[in-house]
Amino acid sequence: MGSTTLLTAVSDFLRREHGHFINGQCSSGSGTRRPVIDPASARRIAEVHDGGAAEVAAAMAAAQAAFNGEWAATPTLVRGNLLLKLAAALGAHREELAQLETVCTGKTIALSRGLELDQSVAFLRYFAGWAGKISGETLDVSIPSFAGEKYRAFTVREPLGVVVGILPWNFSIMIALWKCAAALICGNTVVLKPSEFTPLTLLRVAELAQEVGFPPGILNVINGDGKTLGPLLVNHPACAKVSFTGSMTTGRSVGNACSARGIPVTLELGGKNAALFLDDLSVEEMVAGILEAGYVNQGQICASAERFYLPAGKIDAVLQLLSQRLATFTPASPLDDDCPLGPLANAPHLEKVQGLIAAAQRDGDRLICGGTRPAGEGYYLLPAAIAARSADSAIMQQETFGPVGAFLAWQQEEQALQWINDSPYGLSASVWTHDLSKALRYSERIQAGTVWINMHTFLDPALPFGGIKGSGNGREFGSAFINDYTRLKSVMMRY
Ligand code: TXE
Repeated sequence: MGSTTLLTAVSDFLRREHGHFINGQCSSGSGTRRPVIDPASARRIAEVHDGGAAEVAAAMAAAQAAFNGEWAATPTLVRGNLLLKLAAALGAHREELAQLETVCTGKTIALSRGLELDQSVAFLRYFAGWAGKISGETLDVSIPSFAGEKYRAFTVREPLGVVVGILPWNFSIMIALWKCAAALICGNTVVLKPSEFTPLTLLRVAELAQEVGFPPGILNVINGDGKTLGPLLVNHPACAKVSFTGSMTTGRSVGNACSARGIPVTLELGGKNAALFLDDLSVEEMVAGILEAGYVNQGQICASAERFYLPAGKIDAVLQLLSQRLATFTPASPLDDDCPLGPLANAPHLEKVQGLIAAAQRDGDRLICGGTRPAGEGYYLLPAAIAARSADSAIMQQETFGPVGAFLAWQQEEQALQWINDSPYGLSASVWTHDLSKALRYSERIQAGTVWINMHTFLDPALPFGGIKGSGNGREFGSAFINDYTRLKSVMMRY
C-alpha cells in the first residue's frame, strides 16, 4: 500500500477554466472566481466562476426546453439505459473521479473509491431498474349506471418538470446522483447546484453524461454562492420541485420558499443521531460499534451517530479503550491508500466543530481525548470523545457533523430511550445488543427515519432514507422516491 499519484486526467482537469454545465456545454461564465481548496493542504487547487441570474436563467430554460421536448418523448427504457451507461462511465473513470473527490473533500481515497464511486454506480443501476415499473393503477369505481354504460378509471404517474437539486459538500457525487437519477428515471430534467466547497466533481460527471448520450439540457450544473443562487433557482417559475440536502437552517428557508410557491420539496437536514448500547455487549464490541457508527469520514455523514448512550457499569472502560483506538487515527494524506485520518472538508466547518468542542468544555462536559489540531497544514482535527455532563448538554443536542462522539451513561434502558427521542432531530439511530427481540421492540419506539440494529450508517438503494421532525421530510430511494418525483393523475372514462 502506498500513496496515490494524481492521474494526468485529474491534474489537467484541475487546471481548466471551470464554471457550469448548461445545455450540454461547459461554460465558465464571467462571474467572480472562487478558489477550490484542497482540505489536506489548505491550498488552492483550482478556480470556479460563480454563476448568477444569467446562468440560472440559461440552465432553467435549457432544462424546461428539454423537459417539454425530447426527454418527455423518450421511452422510459431508453432513460434507464442512459443511467446504466452513466454507471458504466463512472466505473470506467472510477479512479479519476475518486481522486478528484479526495482532493476536493479530503475524503480518504479508500472511501472515495469504495463508497463514493462504487455506491454511486450501485444507486444509478438501482434507479435504472425502475424503468418501465413506475406506473399507476386501475381502479374499481362505483358510478351508478342508468342505461348500461360502464366506467373505467386509472391513475398515471407523471413527471413534475424541472427538478432543482441543492447539494452539500460531504458526498459530492453520490448525493447528487440520488437526486438526479430519481428525477430522470421519472421523466423530469434537472438543474443541480453543488456546494461552493465542492464544485468540480459534478462538472466532470455531467461531461461523462454528455459523452454517453444524455441529450442537452437534461442534466445541468450551476455553481456559485448558495445565498444568491438558491433563491433564484427555487423561485424560478420553471422550478417544479426542489430536493435539498444540507443544514437545518438553510433547509428550512428553502422549505418555506417552496411552500410559498406551492411546489413540492424534499429536505434532508442532518441530525443528532443516537446509538444505544445495551449491557449484554462486551466493551470490545461496544468500541467497535462506536467507531463504525460515529467516526467514518470524520463523522461527516448525515446519518452518523453523534450521541452514544452506554450502560453506567461499562462506560469508563469503553471510553478508555475508545481513547486508545482513536489515538491510532493519525493524520495522513487522504491520497494514501491506508490513510487512518483525513482532514475535515473545509475551514468554516473545522472552525464550527472546534467551537462546539470548546463550548462543551466551557459548559462542564469532559473532553476525554482528541479535539485538537495536529501540527502541520490542512484542516485536520484529532477525533474527540466527550463525556457529557447531562442529557441536556449542548453537545448531546446540537449537530457537530464532525469526529466528535458525545457519551452519556444510562442506569435504566427506559431512561435512555427517552433521551434518544428528546431531540429536535429524527434522521437515524441504532440499537446494539444480542437480544434481537428487545432491539426490535426498541426500534418501534425510536423516533427516527431509519433505525439500525447492530450496525449504523449503512445505506442501501432499496431502503428508503430520510428524516422526521427537524431532520426533514420526503424519502430518497427505495420505492418511496416515486412519490417525491412524480405526481398522480386520475383518468376516468365512460364506455
Ligand atoms: O450548509 P448549507 P453548509 C451541516 C454541517 C455544516 C453545516 C453548514 O453541520 O457545518 O451544515 O454547512 C446551499 N438557499 N451539513 O454551509 O448552508 C449551499 O450553497 C438555497 C449537514 O455547507 O445548508 C449548499 O449547496 N440554497 C449536511 C447547500 O445549500 C442555499 C451536509 C447546503 O448548504 C442557501 C452538509 C439559500 N439561502 C452540511 N444558502 C447533511 N444534511 O448531510 C446556501 N445554500
